[in-house]
Amino acid sequence: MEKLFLCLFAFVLTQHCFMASLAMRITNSSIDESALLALKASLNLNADHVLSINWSSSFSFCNWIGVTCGIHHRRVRVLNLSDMGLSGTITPQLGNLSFLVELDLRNNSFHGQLPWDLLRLRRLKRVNLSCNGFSGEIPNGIGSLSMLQHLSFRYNNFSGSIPPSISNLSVLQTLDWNFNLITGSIPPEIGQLRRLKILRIAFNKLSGAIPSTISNMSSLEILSLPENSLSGMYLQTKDILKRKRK
Ligand SMILES: *[C@@H]1O[C@H](CO)[C@@H](O)[C@H](O)[C@H]1NC(C)=O
Ligand SMILES: *[C@@H]1O[C@H](CO)[C@@H](O)[C@H](O)[C@H]1NC(C)=O
Ligand SMILES: *[C@@H]1O[C@H](CO)[C@@H](O)[C@H](O)[C@H]1NC(C)=O
Ligand SMILES: *[C@@H]1O[C@H](CO)[C@@H](O)[C@H](O)[C@H]1NC(C)=O
Ligand SMILES: *[C@@H]1O[C@H](CO)[C@@H](O)[C@H](O)[C@H]1NC(C)=O
Ligand SMILES: *[C@@H]1O[C@H](CO)[C@@H](O)[C@H](O)[C@H]1NC(C)=O
Ligand SMILES: *[C@@H]1O[C@H](CO)[C@@H](O)[C@H](O)[C@H]1NC(C)=O
Ligand SMILES: *[C@@H]1O[C@H](CO)[C@@H](O)[C@H](O)[C@H]1NC(C)=O
Ligand SMILES: CC(=O)N[C@H]1CO[C@H](CO)[C@@H](O)[C@@H]1O
Repeated sequence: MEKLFLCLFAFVLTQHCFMASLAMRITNSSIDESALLALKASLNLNADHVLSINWSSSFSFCNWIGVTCGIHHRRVRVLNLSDMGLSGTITPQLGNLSFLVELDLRNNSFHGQLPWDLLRLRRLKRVNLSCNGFSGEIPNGIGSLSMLQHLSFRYNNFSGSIPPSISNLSVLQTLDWNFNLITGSIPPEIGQLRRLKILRIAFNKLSGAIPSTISNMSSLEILSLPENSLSGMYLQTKDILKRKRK
């Protein structure tokens, strides 16, 4: 009798846990759906745009165009809205896509500042915002996105200086910030990016001396710095790269 009671108790408990975890999953994936719908609402979409039609609550958001969910959890893993002719701003709710690994918004007409809320996306590995009209300063908090491998935002209007916290991005391989309005000098901390292969910060408003720490970036294959007001060891840097290629 006691045994039966125990079994029953265990059964009820498991059921309870199952229901609780189910409820949690539903709650969390609805956070993702509302984040995507908030983004949709901020875009200036024509009624015949593919997103107007496809991003409909009648279907699971995991099947929406440009959205890929994880296999084991119904949370957004990839958001790829590249080449979709979108214009509008990025809504703060996007920072609620806590399982986001890849964000690709390249070649659209997004504008305005990126919300700080995006710094909550600690799983991000690949971000491409190239060819848009984004503006605003690069936040120092960027150093907290410590899983970033590729960060491209060429052809935008980002301003401010390169935050020293960039040195925290220890697995970064690509940093492509060509054609923006970035000012200040290149922080010596950049030399700590030992995995960085591509560093493009040409066509900005950088000044000061190129830090000698660049010679410590042992993985560097491409270094693009022209059209700034930099001084110093550019020729030497070229030599370093040449030596590495041999
Ligand atoms: C939305 O787009 C996806 C990907 O192209 C497609 O598989 C799906 O059928 C579309 N859904 C609707 C309702 O059009
Ligand atoms: C996004 O889609 C474009 C076009 O299909 C593709 O070239 C690009 O690699 C995709 N980006 C990511 C991060 O998968
Ligand atoms: C950019 O997106 C537009 C659609 O909005 C497309 O026609 C064009 O080919 C894209 N450009 C590139 C370089 O992919
Ligand atoms: C999503 O993010 C926004 C802004 O960061 C926040 O105000 C909101 O409470 C979050 N949660 C949900 C469920 O949308
Ligand atoms: C980001 O997008 C630009 C513009 O389409 C492209 O040239 C670049 O290779 C992309 N970067 C990465 C790391 O995918
Ligand atoms: C940057 O801003 C200038 C001046 O407002 C504008 O002419 C230019 O088109 C913008 N560039 C991008 C890539 O949005
Ligand atoms: C560096 O990354 C760690 C996590 O790896 C984080 O806790 C810390 O706040 C980051 N520091 C800066 C300056 O961003
Ligand atoms: C390169 O790194 C080594 C080891 O961390 C350090 O001792 C040296 O000062 C660095 N060189 C430059 C130019 O930063
Ligand atoms: C990762 C994540 O967002 N987890 C949340 C899922 O929802 C539950 C209940 O609302 C939260 O407690 C978790 O933090």
